[in-house]
Amino acid sequence: MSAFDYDYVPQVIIRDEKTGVGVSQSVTQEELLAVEKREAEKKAAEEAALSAAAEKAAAEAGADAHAGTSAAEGDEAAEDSSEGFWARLFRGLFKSRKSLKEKLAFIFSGFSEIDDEFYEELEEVLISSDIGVRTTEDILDDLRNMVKERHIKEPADCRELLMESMKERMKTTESSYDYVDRTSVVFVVGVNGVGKTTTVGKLAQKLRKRGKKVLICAADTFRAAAVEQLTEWARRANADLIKGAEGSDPSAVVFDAVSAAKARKADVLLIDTAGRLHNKKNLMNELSKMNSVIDREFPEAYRETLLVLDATTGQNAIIQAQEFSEVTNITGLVMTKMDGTAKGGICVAVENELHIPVKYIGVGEQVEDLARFDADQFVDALFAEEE
Ligand SMILES: Nc1nc2c(ncn2[C@@H]2O[C@H](COP(=O)(O)OP(=O)(O)O)[C@@H](O)[C@H]2O)c(=O)[nH]1
Ligand SMILES: [Mg+2]
Repeated sequence: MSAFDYDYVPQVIIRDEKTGVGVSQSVTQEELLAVEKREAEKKAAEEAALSAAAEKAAAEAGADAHAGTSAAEGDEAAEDSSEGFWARLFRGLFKSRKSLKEKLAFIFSGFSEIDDEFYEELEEVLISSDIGVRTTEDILDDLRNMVKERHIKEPADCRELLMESMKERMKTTESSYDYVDRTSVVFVVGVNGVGKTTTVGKLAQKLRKRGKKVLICAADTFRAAAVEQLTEWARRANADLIKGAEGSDPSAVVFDAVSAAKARKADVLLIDTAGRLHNKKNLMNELSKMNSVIDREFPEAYRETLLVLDATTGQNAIIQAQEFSEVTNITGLVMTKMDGTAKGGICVAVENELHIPVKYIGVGEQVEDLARFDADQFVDALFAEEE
């Protein structure tokens, strides 16, 4: 289907502050063509690089080098479990992995039996890896029970048990991504700079790839740059964008977006919000107001509220999550900037303490740098032995 079919012409609705009239304006075909050309060139270059790599690998393996046939298939599969993604996560977690691993190795080899001192050392190591005091206590309680029940005698055997306990704390349920296949409204919240707008952009493209009709709402009317940033993401995802004038009431923009989503039968409405208003109370009030608008105007929509947290802020993420939980029903967490942190343990802490599942993690600024969270892969990456 061409981008110029009615459904996919990007629309921008500009609300006139005085008259309150929303004027819809489509992005020009030239603009769209330019973006598409850029994307096509980028894709071609990536594919060429992929087939070159495949050819090289095939040649090295001594195989007949008629390569380049399978490379183009990478795109769809690349989505949630690409090797590149986990490689980047791996690199990001390298520091925490290394320090956690080294410290654990020291404990596991330094102790000949599982005694109080062993548990104390372990406690210190976990806390220093940003797993947090409370979660560390929970994990150690778990470990003590497992050691007793399974009659474990060797400290080294505790490594597997530790991993098991962490994985258990981070399981997403089967319904975690239900919003994708329903008529839904995804509200994206979080403080300034954590990666909300980027996450909305990445999600929009993921959903479009699955054939969903996406509508994006720029409810961060506080900064003009935020709308520009989102417009670029919307273009890339061929999604419509609803925005208001700078400084206008975010709830009014949400109202417009909900009307547009219903009228255009959008599958998913993604709402990007501001991370800072004049003060915190103001921000929280604004969020409640926007929530009420959606509740009232679109009660039939499936609701998802994602709180975006910057993994590099450590324990501060927990405080942010507590504050947002007080005003809105957070249904999932997005941990961003996992590529730049030595504090991978924060994912375990935040989920364990708030009982809200981590649903996505981000490892970079590109669209492919967001993936559904996988507890098994994550904990394995955290504990992985170096090759
Ligand atoms: N390295 C890295 N940078 C990210 C990630 N997610 C977002 N960013 C960057 O963080 C900065 C703030 O992101 P933005 O989406 O504008 O944050 P917002 O204020 O919450 O909307 C931008 O420079 C993004 O490119 C991530 O997963 N990894
Ligand atoms: Mg933003």
